[in-house]
Amino acid sequence: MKNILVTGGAGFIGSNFVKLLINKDPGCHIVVLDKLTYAGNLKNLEDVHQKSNFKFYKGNICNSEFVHYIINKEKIDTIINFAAESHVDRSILSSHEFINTNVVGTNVLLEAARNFQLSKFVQISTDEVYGSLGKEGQFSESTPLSPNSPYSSSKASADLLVRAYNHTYEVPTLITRCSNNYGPYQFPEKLIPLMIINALNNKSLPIYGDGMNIRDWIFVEDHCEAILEVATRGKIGEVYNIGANTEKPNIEIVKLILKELGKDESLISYVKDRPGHDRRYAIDSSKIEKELGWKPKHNFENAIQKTIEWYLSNKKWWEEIISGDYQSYYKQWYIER
Ligand code: NAD
Ligand code: TDX
Repeated sequence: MKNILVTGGAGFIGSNFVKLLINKDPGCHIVVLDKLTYAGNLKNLEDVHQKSNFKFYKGNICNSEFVHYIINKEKIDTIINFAAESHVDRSILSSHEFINTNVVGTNVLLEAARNFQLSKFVQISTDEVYGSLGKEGQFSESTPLSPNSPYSSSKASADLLVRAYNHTYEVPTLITRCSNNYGPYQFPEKLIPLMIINALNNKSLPIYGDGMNIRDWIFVEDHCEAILEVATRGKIGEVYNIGANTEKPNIEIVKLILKELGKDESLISYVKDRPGHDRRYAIDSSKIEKELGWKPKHNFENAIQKTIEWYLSNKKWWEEIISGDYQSYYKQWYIER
């Protein structure tokens, strides 16, 4: 792994990953390809922009000519694909871009990996491809794919394409499936940043349904370290689940955020549920722990505090976001729905 194409590197997890990689492996050459959709932000990469081993291209992973041009020019040997439409609620409003980027775009990258005989292709997937759990159990790598939202079905489709390219063309692929991330630079449409920002602005905190849906949380830096382990030492053709054994009902997280910010629980507002809302996710990450020796380093209590502090000290970053197109999305999803 020397010349690495990180697609979606201006988003939340991708930008955290680029920063980790540049610190851990200063000898590698990192090339980011990102369309800069509403979720992509060059400010997320400010710390690395001036580094000589970093290069940014604005573009679409669906554009095969451009992808081929970059691979040739930058002598790419590895693709790590973070690029995606990533928000479940937006996929419910309209699925078109989810199919384009998440399915067609992944296919374009796989074709490029095949044609250029790249040495590795890492697909960043999600635990949502497994569907929803009842009260008991956890997702393992052999849990059947059973996605429920347009978002998760587009990600599952991509995973199946990755599997097929490995099986049919022997493209050296790896897939990671991680649980819910939180941390710096997360776009404020997702639960944790949305609740922090609304609380800071004394706006109501919209909880879907009864607030008892459960997600399994991991700090983004732990996820990024796991991806690096998989990319460097994972067994080709394999899938690795990633998680930190931190199941929490949504309401508990929202109450914790209010407490940390010294705000009143009267800000909580129960709103119309997300259609098809998955009840519970929980991920078994024993395979990556046993095979690659990875373990999360952060516990939820400390890392959520670190996250809240980041949003408190980076007001300018999120104020610019929420003053733009975000307003019309917010109105469409939370007020007019
Ligand atoms: P994000 O929405 O913050 O970032 C996505 C990035 O991809 C953005 O920079 C965007 O501009 C870029 N992008 C979108 N379409 C593109 C296209 N056609 N061509 C090039 N770039 C494009 O998402 P995230 O939360 O950082 O998620 C990154 C990846 O991790 C996604 O594949 C997501 O499915 C997966 N994932 C996310 C989570 C989570 O909790 N956020 C958990 C597990 C897996
Ligand atoms: O306003 C809200 N109110 C609310 O109750 C929002 C935005 C969310 N929720 C609930 C829905 C979920 O049960 O909070 C939980 C988390 O919601 P999201 O932050 O939208 O995440 P989720 O739907 O679980 O998906 C996330 O994790 C897996 C990421 O967005 C995906 O990209 C990733 O694959």
